[in-house]
Amino acid sequence: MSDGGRPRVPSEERIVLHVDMDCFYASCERRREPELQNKPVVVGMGYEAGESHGAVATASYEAREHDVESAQAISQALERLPRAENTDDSAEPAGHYRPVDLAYYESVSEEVKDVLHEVADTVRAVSIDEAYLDVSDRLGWEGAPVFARNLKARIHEAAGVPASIGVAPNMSTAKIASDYDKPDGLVVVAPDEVRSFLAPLATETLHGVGPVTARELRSMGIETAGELAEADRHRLVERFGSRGGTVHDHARGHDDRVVEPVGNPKSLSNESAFTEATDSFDHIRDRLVALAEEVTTRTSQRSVLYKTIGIKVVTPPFDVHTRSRSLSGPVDDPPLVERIALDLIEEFEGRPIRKLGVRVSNLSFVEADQSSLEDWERSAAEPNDPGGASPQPDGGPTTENECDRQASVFEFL
Ligand code: TTP
Ligand code: MG
Repeated sequence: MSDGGRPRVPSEERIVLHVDMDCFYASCERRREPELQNKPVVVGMGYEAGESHGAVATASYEAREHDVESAQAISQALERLPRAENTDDSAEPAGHYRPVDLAYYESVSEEVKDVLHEVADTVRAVSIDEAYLDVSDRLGWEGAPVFARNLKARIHEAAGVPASIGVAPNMSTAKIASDYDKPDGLVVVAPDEVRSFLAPLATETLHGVGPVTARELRSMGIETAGELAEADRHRLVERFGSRGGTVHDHARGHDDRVVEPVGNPKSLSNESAFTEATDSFDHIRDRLVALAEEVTTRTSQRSVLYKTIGIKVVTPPFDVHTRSRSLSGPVDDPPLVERIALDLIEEFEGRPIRKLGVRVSNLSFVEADQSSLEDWERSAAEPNDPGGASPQPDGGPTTENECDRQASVFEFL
């Protein structure tokens, strides 16, 4: 099949992952308020603490057990699940209501996307908490379950929030699979299982079938994806136009959409958490050097140059500090990354640290024709520009130090 003449990879040869974070906004609130773990949490849009206006953006799975759900009025949610602060009786179920803090959720989302870009070259983020990955070039079907399990663990370790993952030979089935066993789900649908996996599901589960189409399908005697798959294609096209053909394809497990990456990452990074917060500076420096090495291995493999080198330091309970230094020209210079990272960590000596990260940003994805600071200095000081500006990693006039407390400086296109 083709799209505008572009060749498609046959779907049975593709391995597509759909990653969808569990009750995302509520999980973000739990990350910074760990005492909310396992408790009913409701995040409200247009909601203010102690008030009852606004609507539910999301509810944790514990709150969903009390029929609190997205888009419901907060006033209605409060009837089903009273505010925890107002109930003295701890035996009564009660909800912890929090207002939406989008900037914070976006910063967590960026941390998740960092991990996705670490493990796959083809990543398409489709919302704040959802992305498709194509990993066909990295593994075969036999390796897919372990890969997905490791990815879930890695997301949890690096970003502190839980994800559900679906793996399938195409996007529409992968999305259904990620939703199939939420929360903390992992469902792998191998190519020869797609038809039997989809068959018992309600038609509304399929991409492209909304409540109205589902109702019409029901009036035609079609309730499940299996029945839709068996239905006469001409009849569907007659009734729904070209969409009828598309949903017929999806029901049969055919979806030739390709996971198109939205752009190159804005940064490359690696992070690692200590089992327990530590103030052993030797330990911290060793970990930082290992992280720098891992990041520069990737930049060298992908021929990426960077202008900014940074670290991220998380101190208890979950305070994120970022420090970075910008050079005046792009380089790929592993020893320099290590040196700057070690320099930037100095100010944290003596403080307990629970998590560390190294990041390079301001990336250029051109074939590198200079790969070290020395080469850059040579090229910058050409004969017609003998005093040409050169990067000043140690703090010269062209060096910019950024001290930014927000993790949201780590952005992707
Ligand atoms: P979803 O992925 O649809 O929901 P979710 O992550 O909260 O829960 P699930 O475990 O079922 O995936 O949406 C992601 C975030 O988008 C959600 O946390 C809050 C926000 N959102 C709204 O603000 N309003 C809405 O109506 C919905 C559905 C989501
Ligand atoms: Mg979600």
